[in-house]
Amino acid sequence: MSTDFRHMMSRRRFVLAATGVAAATLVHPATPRASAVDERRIRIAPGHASFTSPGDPLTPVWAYDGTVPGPMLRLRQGRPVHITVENGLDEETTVHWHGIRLQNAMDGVPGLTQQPIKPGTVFVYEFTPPDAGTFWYHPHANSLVQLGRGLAGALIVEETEPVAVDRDLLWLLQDWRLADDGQMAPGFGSAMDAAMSGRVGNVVTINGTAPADQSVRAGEHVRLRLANASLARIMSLRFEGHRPGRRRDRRPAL
Ligand SMILES: [Cu+2]
Repeated sequence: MSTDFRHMMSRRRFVLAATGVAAATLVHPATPRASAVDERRIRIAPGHASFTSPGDPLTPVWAYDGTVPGPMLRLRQGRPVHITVENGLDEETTVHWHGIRLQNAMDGVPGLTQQPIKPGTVFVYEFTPPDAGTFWYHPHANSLVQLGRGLAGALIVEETEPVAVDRDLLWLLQDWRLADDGQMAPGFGSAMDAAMSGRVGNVVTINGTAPADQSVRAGEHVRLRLANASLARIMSLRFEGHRPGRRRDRRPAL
C-alpha cells in the first residue's frame, strides 16, 4: 500500500514573497572545454545523518562522501566523465546511474555488467551523458539495504545550451523507517517489503532534511527538479495556491 505525501504537502505552503528579495540571479553555468574529461571521485562509507530536528539522535547511515543524500553530481551533456568510486563498506557494491543512456559495462549491475566493487577497492565509471536532465545514482547490489541505509544521490546533466531560469532547485525526496532512538529500523527484506520493491518509511525528507517552506517571488521562473529516491513510497505533491507546470514561454538563453 502506498502512502501519499498530500497531507504533508498541504501543511507546506509555497510562500509568495513579493518584496524584499534582491534581483534574480540567472543560472548560467560556464561552458567547459568540450574535450576535457570531467574527473570525479566518490567514497562510500558508513557515517551519520540527522533526518529530523537538530538535537535528535543521529542516525547511522551508509553515505556517498559522508552525506545523505550523496553529493549532487552536475555533469555536462556530451562531456565525458570519469567517476572513481571507492568502496569503504564491508560489503560489495556498485553504482547505477539511473536513467542515463550509457555503455552496458558502465550500468552498474553486479554479476551482469561488471564485477562488484569489493570492499577496499575502486572502480572507475566512464561515460558521456547524451541527454540533459535530472537523474540519480544508487547501488545495484543488496539494493534494499544499501539504498535504505542512505546510498542515493542526484545527478544533473546540464544542457549544452543553458536554460535561462531565475533559480534551479532540486528536491530529492526520500523516506526512512526510523526507530524511536533514531536508528534505522531493522528488517529491510521482509517478504511484504520485498513484494513492494522496498519498504515504506515513517520519516520523509527533502534533500536529507525535514520538509520546510520554500519561498518564491511573484513572477520568478523556478526550475524545480524532482527525484523520488524512496524505496517504495509514491509521492503526491501539492503546491497550495500555485499551478506549477511545464514552461511554455521560453526566454531566450542569455
Ligand atoms: Cu535506479
